[in-house]
Amino acid sequence: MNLEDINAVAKLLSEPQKIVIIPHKNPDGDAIGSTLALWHYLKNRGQNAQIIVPNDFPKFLKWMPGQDQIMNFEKENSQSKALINEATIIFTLDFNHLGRIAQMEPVLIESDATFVMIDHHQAPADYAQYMYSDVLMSSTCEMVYNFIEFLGDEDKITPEMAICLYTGIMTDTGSFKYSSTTSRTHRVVANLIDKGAENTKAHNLVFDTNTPNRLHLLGCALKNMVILEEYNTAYITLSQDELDTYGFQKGDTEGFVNYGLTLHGIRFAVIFIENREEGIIKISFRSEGEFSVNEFARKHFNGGGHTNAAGGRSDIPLKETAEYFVSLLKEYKTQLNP
Ligand SMILES: [Mn+2]
Repeated sequence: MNLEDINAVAKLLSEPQKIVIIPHKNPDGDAIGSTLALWHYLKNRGQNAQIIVPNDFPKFLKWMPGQDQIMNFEKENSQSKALINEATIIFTLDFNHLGRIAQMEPVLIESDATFVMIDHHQAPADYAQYMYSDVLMSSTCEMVYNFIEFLGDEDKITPEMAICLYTGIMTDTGSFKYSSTTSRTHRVVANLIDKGAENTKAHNLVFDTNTPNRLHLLGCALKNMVILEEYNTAYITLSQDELDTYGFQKGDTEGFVNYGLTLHGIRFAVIFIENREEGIIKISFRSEGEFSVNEFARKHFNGGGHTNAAGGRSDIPLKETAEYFVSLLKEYKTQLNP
């Protein structure tokens, strides 16, 4: 964020505002962690602020301080709309084009509020007056830490804010192992622990909350895994019937895609998950090294994200989607065999 924008935002925040903070649809740890930390910060400054999520978030995040104050646009629709209409500032966190908030998009387009974007995805749209967009950042949580520091308030980070930011950095970096994790990320994390983030607690509450059903579903996913050695690729399919068999709950398939990359030599891992209700196949892509799943998802599966982690979708049935995917790999053979 340039100095001019920081000063402009600082000036706005020096006056009382009506603030709405919005993460992307299907919010993850970084989305919830960053919005909650910013919310605590703004509330502590005496601002009127409300987080509105486009839809519900997974149970393994429902312990974070302040999460019970989050409003759900799907469930509390008229109240959410009223708050957005009255808002003078809208912060959008961990996404960069309004399509990522689905049914909230038309309400935001109507708004006269000043938009502030804080995000680390590629190719930002230009809906925000103030943009803090940096694809080199590990997470939006690291950026919210920086944002608070830019405003000269690093010393105002409370233990509640610290554990929210810690959790988002932890989840978005795969527990500090992805290539976006820098020495600066570790310094931020160290500061957050000093400010009261209970790091072991965050790991336990996020990662050690499996249900027997989820582990059995993981077993099913791993059994379904197809390994294409020729392309250093592994993919998983999960049908709606399989999800039903194991009593699928939102968030249960989180992280399944990463198992492919734990195979020696595999550089590209994908999971295809059937969603009968929406009539689509949801896809997650992960890669190691240079191969850009962001470009792959954009080009072939209506998606996008980061170089090493992206999402997409398909409107054809599960089996056909997987076959189509395999047929695309020939084109990428040299890239996948460096
Ligand atoms: Mn993120």
